[in-house]
Amino acid sequence: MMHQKCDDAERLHQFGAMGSVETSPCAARVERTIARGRPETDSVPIAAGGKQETPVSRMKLYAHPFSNNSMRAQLSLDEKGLDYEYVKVDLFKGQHKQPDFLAINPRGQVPALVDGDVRIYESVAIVQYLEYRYPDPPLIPSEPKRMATCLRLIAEFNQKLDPTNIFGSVKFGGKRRADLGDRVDKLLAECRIWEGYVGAGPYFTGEAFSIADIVVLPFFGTIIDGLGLPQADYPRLHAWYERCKSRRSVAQQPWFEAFVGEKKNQQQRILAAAS
Ligand SMILES: N[C@@H](CCC(=O)N[C@@H](CS)C(=O)NCC(=O)O)C(=O)O
Repeated sequence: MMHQKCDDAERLHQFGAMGSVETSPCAARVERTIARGRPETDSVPIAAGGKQETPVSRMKLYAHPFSNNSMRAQLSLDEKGLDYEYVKVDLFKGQHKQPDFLAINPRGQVPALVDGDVRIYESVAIVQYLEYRYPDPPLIPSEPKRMATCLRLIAEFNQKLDPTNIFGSVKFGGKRRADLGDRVDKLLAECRIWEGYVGAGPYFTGEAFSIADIVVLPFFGTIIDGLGLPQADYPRLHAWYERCKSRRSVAQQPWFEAFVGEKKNQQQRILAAAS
C-alpha cells in the first residue's frame, strides 16, 4: 500500500500484538487455502546461512496471505504459470524483522522474491522483474500505445494512487470518515480518475489483462471490498474488479479468503455513502 510501509501491515503488527489474528476463524481459512494451493514453507529462515540459490533452484516467494502487496507478486507468478515455493513470513510473529529475512529484504517487508541469485523486493518491481525475466505469456502489451499506457498507469499507481490508501488507518487505526478529513477526498478524487481510465476495457490497457491490472488490483480490492466504494458512483471500476476476480489466477489468491470478513464489516465501509 504505502511505499515505505504498507498501511495495512503497519497495523498488522498492532493487530497481531493484540493476539486476535492467530486464533481468528479468518486466519484458519487462510491456512487451508494455502494448503490447497502450492506447498508452503511454514516460516523463515529461508536460504540457510544466506547462501545464494543456484539458478536451477525453485523460485521462492516470501509473503503473507493478509498482505495485499504480497498478492501483487503472487498474481504475476500465477498468471505466468510459474513454479515457485510460497514461504509464509509470519508478520504477526515478527518473522519479517528476523536476520534471515532481513538478509533478503533489509526493509523487513513482504513480499520478496528469490530467483536463483536474484533477490528482489518491492511488489511492483517484482511484477516488472517477472515480466522481463519470464516474458511468456506476456502481461505487457507489445503495441506501443498500449505499452505506454501500461507503463504510465504503473507510474501513476506509484506516485498518485498508492499514497492515498486509507485502508490501514480504517481497519487497524479505527479511524472513521470524519477522522480522515481530506484523505477521503483525495482517495475519491483518485478513484474518479481511475474510473475514467477503465475506458472500454475490459482491462486497463484494453483487451488483455496486463501488469497494470495486477499492480492496481490489490489496492482497489481494499477500497471496494474493504471500504465499500459505491458501485453506483464508480460502476466501471466495480465492473473491472469483478472481471478480474473472475480470472482463475485472481480468484485463487489467499488474500481474498483472508478478506472475506472485511466485506461484512459495515463499520469499516466508510465509503459506502460517498458520492
Ligand atoms: N512498497 C512495498 C510495501 C511492502 C509492505 O508494506 N509490506 C507489508 C505487508 S502488506 C509489510 O511487510 N509490512 C511489515 C512492516 O512494514 O513492518 C511493496 O510494494 O512491496
